[in-house]
Amino acid sequence: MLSLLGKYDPLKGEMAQILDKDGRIVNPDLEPKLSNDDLKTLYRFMVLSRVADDKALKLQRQGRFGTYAPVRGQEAAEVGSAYALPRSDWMFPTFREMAAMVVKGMPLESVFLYWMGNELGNAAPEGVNIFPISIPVGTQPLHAVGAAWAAKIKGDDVATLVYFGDGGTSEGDFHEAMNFAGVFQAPTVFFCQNNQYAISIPRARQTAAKTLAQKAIAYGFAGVQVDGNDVLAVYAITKEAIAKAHAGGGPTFIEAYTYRLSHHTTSDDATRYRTKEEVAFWEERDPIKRFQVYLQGKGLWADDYEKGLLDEVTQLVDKATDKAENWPAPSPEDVFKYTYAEMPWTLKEQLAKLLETLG
Ligand SMILES: Cc1ncc(C[n+]2csc(CCOP(=O)(O)OP(=O)(O)O)c2C)c(N)n1
Repeated sequence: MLSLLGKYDPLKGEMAQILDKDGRIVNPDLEPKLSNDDLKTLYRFMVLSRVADDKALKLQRQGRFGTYAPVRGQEAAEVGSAYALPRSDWMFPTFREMAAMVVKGMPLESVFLYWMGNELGNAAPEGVNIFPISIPVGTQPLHAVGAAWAAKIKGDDVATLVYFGDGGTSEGDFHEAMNFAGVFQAPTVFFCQNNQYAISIPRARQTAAKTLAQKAIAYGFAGVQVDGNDVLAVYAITKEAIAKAHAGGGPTFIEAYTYRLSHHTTSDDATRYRTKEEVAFWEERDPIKRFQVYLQGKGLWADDYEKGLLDEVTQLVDKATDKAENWPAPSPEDVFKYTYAEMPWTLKEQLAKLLETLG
């Protein structure tokens, strides 16, 4: 087993890849054994993410979303990793994980609701094991390690997968989480989406280390770099890291080497700090195009299939928009309700005052 995790040396900048940028298989031995249905499902989730992302940007520009952090370019990293996570395991997302969350079972309307400014969008349905989106950068690895360690102590067969960006690795919390996970062999997969930027700060300003994956070495566990635009490689590596966690093998750090093709959020203008040439270089490495070519080679993709798929996911995205926009308005009491099991008297007083003021 564990062939992939030890195979690539992060200190040498080696990176796991199965599909190259043109969709050719460069590592047939590593190709995961996925059924045709699984392959098409992976593709569908990636296309759904792209369509939902485009819609979200338009909705924000029309004033129907508060803000939004686009996934564009990172679909393979998100879909491949989330697809490898068993239902009973827990996911800890940041603000950029719309695609991963949907794969895990979060309804798209909930993610949209969240970006429309309604915190109830963070409430995952029963059985969908997703923590609320973390806006503070780098805090959620601690939660993921804590949950994994708790599960281990209780003897529950549960692993956790935590997402964060290259910028997140500069936060103290990240290092504390990595250290704790190594010492206590917590069943956690650290999944870093190295999309090359933390807003306008390029990756080179986050660390002098050659790779982010090599940081795991100092904490005593495996770190591996994977081509984050290759959904098959991401899936294969994550699956192995999760299996290792379940087998008592402790944590793994995965650095998915990818690129944010869009702005950091709708409040950002990426053209101010990136060149057209750089973006064009990465457009050629688009994770969706690459996988489409692979599927076509297997006889699983054709123009009419694409058209049908686009129609289906566009309808789904439109329905999610409708549902989110017609969600019952939150009541002012909701602001007070969810921090304490028992509302303390100070909050009760404030709530009474608010209700009195609102009449
Ligand atoms: C603790 C903290 N500091 C600063 C911010 C402001 N902020 C929001 S996103 C971001 C950059 C995050 O970059 P990265 O971790 O690489 O993730 P990406 O946004 O590229 O997915 C910053 C500095 C924040 N939300 N939280």
